[in-house]
Amino acid sequence: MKKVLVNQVGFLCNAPKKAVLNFQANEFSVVDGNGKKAFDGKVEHFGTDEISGEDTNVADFSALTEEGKYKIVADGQESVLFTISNDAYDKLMKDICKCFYYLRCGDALSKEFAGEYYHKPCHMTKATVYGEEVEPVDVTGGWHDAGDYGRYSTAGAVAVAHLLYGVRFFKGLLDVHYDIPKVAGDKGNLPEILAEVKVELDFLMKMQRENGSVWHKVTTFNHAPFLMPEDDREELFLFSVSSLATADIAAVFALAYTVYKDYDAEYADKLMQKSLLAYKWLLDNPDELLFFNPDGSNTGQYDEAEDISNRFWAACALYEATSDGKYYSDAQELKNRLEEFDKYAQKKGYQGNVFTCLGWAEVAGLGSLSLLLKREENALCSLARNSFVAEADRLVKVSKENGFGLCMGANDFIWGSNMELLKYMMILSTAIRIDNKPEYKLALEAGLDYILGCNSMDISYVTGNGEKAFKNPHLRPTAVDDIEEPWPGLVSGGPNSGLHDERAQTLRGKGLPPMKCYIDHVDCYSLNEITIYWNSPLVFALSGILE
Ligand code: 9MR
Ligand code: ZN
Repeated sequence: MKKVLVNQVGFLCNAPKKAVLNFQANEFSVVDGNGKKAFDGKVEHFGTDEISGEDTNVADFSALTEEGKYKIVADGQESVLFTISNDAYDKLMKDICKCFYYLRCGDALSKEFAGEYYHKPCHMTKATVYGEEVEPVDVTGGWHDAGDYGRYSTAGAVAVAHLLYGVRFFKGLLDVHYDIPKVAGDKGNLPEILAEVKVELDFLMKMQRENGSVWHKVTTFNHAPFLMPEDDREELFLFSVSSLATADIAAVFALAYTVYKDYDAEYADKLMQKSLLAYKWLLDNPDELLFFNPDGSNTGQYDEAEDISNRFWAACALYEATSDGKYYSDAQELKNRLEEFDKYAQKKGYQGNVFTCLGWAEVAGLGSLSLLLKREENALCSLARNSFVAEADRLVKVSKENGFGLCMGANDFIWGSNMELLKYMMILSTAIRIDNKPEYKLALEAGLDYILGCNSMDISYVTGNGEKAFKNPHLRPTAVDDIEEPWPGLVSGGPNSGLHDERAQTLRGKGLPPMKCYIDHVDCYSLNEITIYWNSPLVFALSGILE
C-alpha cells in the first residue's frame, strides 16, 4: 500500500523535517489545514533497505518553519495532520512523565488525579522472604514494572536513572508541569518529576536489607492473570538478593543524592547513607551474585551475564557525588575487567561500545554519564567522552543506510526495540553536548520521527500522541478496565523480529522486514508491552531535543 509516513505529532519550528514515502514520486507539497499550499519540494529517491524492506523516498521540508497544522501530499496520497510549533511536544512530554503516576503501586492513585484510570490500593500486604524463616517485609509503593504487576529493583533503578540523568543534563525537565498529587515527605518544593521519582526511590529503599544488599524483585510467584491490580491478591515474595540489584541501587541512590540535596538535605543524606551501605556490601562480597528465578516461577527474571558493569556504574556515581578518589580507583579497576569481558562478548556477536550501554542489563554507560557530568580531565572522563562520541559516530553511519535516517540496524529489532532506539537517542543527545555535529541532530530527530509515526507500520508508538497511535498495549489494567483508550503517553516495546509470543508467531513465515514485525494487540507481550524503562529514555531524549 502507498503511504506517506511522517512524525504524526509534529516538529519544532527550526527542526529538521522530513516525511518518507514508500512509493516513488517526483514532487510533494505541504498543505495547511485549509488545503492551502505552504511548501513545494522534490522527492529524493533513496531505495530499499534491510530494516524496512521498502522502496523509500524522502520528502524534506525543513525549510518550512511557520507554525501551523499541515499534511504532506504526494501523487494523490496524503499523510495525517501534524503540527509545526515550538510547543509541538508539550503534551507529549507531560503524558510520558505522567505515565509513571498511573503505574504507581500501593495506596497512591486518587480519583482527582487519575480520573477514570483510578484504581483502588493494590499490593498492600507484606511480602514473604522467599526460602527464609523471617518476618514478612513491608515493600509497598513504587511503580508497577510493565504490563505485569512485578516490581524489580534493577529495572526500577535504571528507569529512575534515565529520569534523574535527564534532570542533571537538561534542566528543562524540572519545568514540566503536570497534575500529580503531593507525595509523602515532599517539603512542598519538589518539581513534579522529582516528586514522582521519589515514589520509586522510597520503594527501592524498602528493597534494601539491613546489611546493605538488595532484593532483586518483589512479585507474586507467577504472573497474575488479566485483572485489575487491586484484584491481584496472591502472596507477594521477595526473591533473593543479587549483586546486580545492590550495585544498581548504590549507583542510583548516589545519583539521586546529587539531585535531591538541593531540595531536601535530610532526604539526600538518607540516600547517600543507603548508597554507601550497599557499596560496602559489594566490597565485602566481591563475587558476583547473579539472579535466576526459582523453579516454577515465571515472573520477570532480569538476568544479567555479569555484575561488572553494575559495580562500575556504582563506583562512577559515587565518585561523581563525593569526589572521593577511592571510588575513582575502583572504577578504573572495574573498567579494566569490563574491557576484558567485553572482548569476549564482542566475539559472541555483541555490538556497540560497552561504555555507552544504558540499561537495563548493561549499565556501564550510566557510569559514563556520571563521568560526563564530572567534566574532569582524567582517564575515565576522557574514556566516557570518547566512547559517547565514537558511538554517536557509529550511529550516524548506520542512519545513512536507510531512507528513514534511522540509527538502527537489523540486529536492533529485538524485544523492546524501541528502547534500543531510545537509548541511542540518549547517546546522541548527550554527544551533542560534547561535540555539536549537525549529523547527530539529524539522527536524533529521525529517531523521534520514527517513534512518533515515521516508520513502515505508519503507527505512533506513544499512546494518545499522533492520529494513528497504538491503542492496545499488553498492560493488565488497560486490558480489563472497560475504558476505550489506554491512558496517554505509554511507549510500546515495538517491533521484534524474534516474535516471542504466540500471537506474534502468526507473522512467522511472511518474510517481514524487522520494522514490520509488530502487531498492535493486547496479547503481544513481546511486541506491544509497555515498561517504565521504555518510557524513561524517551523522557531523557525528548528533554535533550527541547534543550
Ligand atoms: O524488557 C525485557 C526484555 O529486554 C527481555 O528480552 C524480555 C525477556 O526476558 O523481558 C523483558 O522484560 C519483561 C520483564 O521480564 C517482566 N516485565 C515485563 C518486561 C517487558 O516485557
Ligand atoms: Zn500494585
